[in-house]
Amino acid sequence: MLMDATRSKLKQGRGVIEQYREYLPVSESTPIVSLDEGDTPLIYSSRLSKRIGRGCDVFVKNEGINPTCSFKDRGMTLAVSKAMEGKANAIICASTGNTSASAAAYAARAGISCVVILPAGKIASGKLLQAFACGAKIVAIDGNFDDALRIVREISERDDFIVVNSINPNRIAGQKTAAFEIVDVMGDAPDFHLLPLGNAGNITAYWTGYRQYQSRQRSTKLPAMIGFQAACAAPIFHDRIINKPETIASAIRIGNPASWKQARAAIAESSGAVDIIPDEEIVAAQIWLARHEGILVEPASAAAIAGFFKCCNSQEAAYSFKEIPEGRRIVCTVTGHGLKDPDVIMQRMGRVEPVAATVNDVRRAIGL
Ligand code: AN7
Repeated sequence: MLMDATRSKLKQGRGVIEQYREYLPVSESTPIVSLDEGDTPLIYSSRLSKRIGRGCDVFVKNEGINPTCSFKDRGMTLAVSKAMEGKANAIICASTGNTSASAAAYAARAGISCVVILPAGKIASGKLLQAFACGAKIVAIDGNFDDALRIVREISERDDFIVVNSINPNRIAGQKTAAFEIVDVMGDAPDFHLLPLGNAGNITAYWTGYRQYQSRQRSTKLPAMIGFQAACAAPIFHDRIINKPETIASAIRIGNPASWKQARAAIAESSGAVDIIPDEEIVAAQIWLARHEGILVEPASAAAIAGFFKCCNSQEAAYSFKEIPEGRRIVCTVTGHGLKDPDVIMQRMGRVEPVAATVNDVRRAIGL
C-alpha cells in the first residue's frame, strides 16, 4: 500500500495527495491509497465565452475525468488513506450515488470493506453498477439521502466504521485540490466559480482551497462562489429543510445538506450567490454541452452550465452577468460523467431502427 518505488519514479499522474502533500494532513508514514485521481481537464469554451461576451473567458473543469468519473475521488483518496493510517477495517457512507461509487473503489484498492446506504430506486444505474462491481455491501432504504446520512451517523457511533461522507474533514481537505489545480493552470484564481450544490461539501472545499492558496501567495484574488440547486431540491436557496426533495438530477436530490452553514459562509464571504434551476433547464444544458462542446456530463453537473446561462440571460437570476466588467474569467465545474446516468438521455433518444446492409439503404437513412 505504501508508495511503490517504481510508480514514484514514473513521475506521472501521481494523484492529489502526492501532488499537494504540503497542503494536506498526511505524513511520511501515511499509507497512500490512490487511483491517480485529479489533474482533470480545464477546457476553454469559446461558445460559452461568446454567450457572456465582453471579452470574458469561460472554462469547464471536467471532474468526470477522474478514476470513478466524479470529483468525489479527490476526497476519497485522503479519507481512505487516513482510515488506513488509523488501522480501520471498514468504511461506510450514505450516498446519492457518486460517493458510494468512489468509496467502493478506494476501499477495494485498500483491501478493506465498504458499506453504502442508498435511497432505493433513486441511484443512477452506472453508479450502482460501480458500487456493486467494486464489492461494496449495498443497503437500499425506503427513504431519501438525508435519512441515509442520519442512519450512517448513528451506526458509526455504535459500530466500527469510518464515515467517508463529507462530514469527514478529510473528504473536504482532499477536494480542495481542485481549486489548487485551477489556480496552477490559470496562473491566478478565476473571478467567478460556478458549481452544483447538493450536500454542499464541494463548495466548502473549493472555498477552503482558494483561500488557502491566496494566503500562501499562490493567487492574488478570490472568486465569487455561485452555487446552483435543482428547483425542487433547494434547501439553501429557500433557507429551510426540504422534506421531500425531487429532481431528475438524482445526485443533488438532497433536502438537508450537511455543509449548509459552510456553504452559506462561502457564498457570503465571496460575495457570491445561490440560485435554482428547473429540471427542464438542467437537461437542456446537459444536451447543449454534449452537442456543442462534446462534453457529456451527468444532470447534476449540467446545473452549473444551466446556471451560467441563467446568469447571462435572466432578469430573475440571483447573480447577473449583464454588467460584468470586461475580461473576467469564469470557471464552471462539471462534477460527474454523463455515462453514469444513461437513462435520462436514453429516454429522450428513442430506438435506432436497423436498415438493410446496403449502401443505398444507409444513404437513405443518412438523408442523402
Ligand atoms: C455529480 O454522492 O452527495 O454539494 O452522495 O454526485 O459536494 O454534495 C453527490 C453530490 C454535485 C453535489 N454533482 O456536491 C453523493 C453526493 C454530482 C454529485 C454533487 C454531487 P456536494
